[in-house]
Amino acid sequence: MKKFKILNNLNYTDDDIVKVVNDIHESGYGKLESVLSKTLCEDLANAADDIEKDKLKLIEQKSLITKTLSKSIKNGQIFIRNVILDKPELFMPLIDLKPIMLVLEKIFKDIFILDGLGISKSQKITKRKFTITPPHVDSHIVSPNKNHILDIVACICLDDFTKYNGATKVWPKSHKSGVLVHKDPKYKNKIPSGAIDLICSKGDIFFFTGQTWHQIGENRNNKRRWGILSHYKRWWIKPSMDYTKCGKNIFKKLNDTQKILLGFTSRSPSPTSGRLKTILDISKLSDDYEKAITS
Ligand SMILES: O=C(O)CCC(=O)C(=O)O
Ligand SMILES: [Fe+2]
Repeated sequence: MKKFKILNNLNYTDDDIVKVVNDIHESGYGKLESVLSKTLCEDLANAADDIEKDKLKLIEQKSLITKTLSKSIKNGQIFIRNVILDKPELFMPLIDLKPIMLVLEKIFKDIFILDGLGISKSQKITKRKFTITPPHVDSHIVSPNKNHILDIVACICLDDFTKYNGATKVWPKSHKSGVLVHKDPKYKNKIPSGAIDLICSKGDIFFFTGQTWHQIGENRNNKRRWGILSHYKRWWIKPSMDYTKCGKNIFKKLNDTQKILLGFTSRSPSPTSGRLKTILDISKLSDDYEKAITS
């Protein structure tokens, strides 16, 4: 069985990686420019459009129950989870993209997993009663200490992100504030000042820490704005999606890094297993899917 293809021809240098890691520590966010080719981004964005059409049709026919998507649409965002399972050939090679791995290794200095991956698009709000998702953090707790970053979000920009089509907003240095902005009564009906728009070109990848305040920007010109949002966490945090349920056909095509990211080597042992530790060395993981998820 052939593995998922590896994406080569990525544009970045070791210095770029060092700089973006420093920026993330210093400001709570950072950006790598022109990493993926424009044609690859266009292909992925068109595939995202197709997935969106399919899902919306299924929602209309009431044959798809997806609270995440239906809820997000109302708030000026199309957010579709699990595209790595819907179209694995296209999206799986992106979870372990080399420059993203290099950045995360330097920040976590520990094993990390994929918490969740979704495609996200800012959508013009047509109904008055809906409002854009407020500023928030993606982490569950604040962890302002540089060595205690629990999670990182990486966004691969498939379209240009501009001031007018809903570029993501971040609050520089908010990662050190110790405040969960969406839970703080001070910001209940008040947008904090100091946000900047993450203006990007298609092919750029930006990162922010899980505790950095951020918000999807409002799409005012109706121009498409797809991003692939991948959320990575330290291995001992329960991920929001159990990707070990991906099935044997996908499992067989994963490389070792992808297996680690999808949680196959950080499953708690089954009661019948003789295993003591939660972390399993990748060399000990069975190639047989059933064994891999029951040991
Ligand atoms: O797509 C974006 O700009 C950000 C979306 C976001 O913050 C989220 O889905 O948690
Ligand atoms: Fe978020």
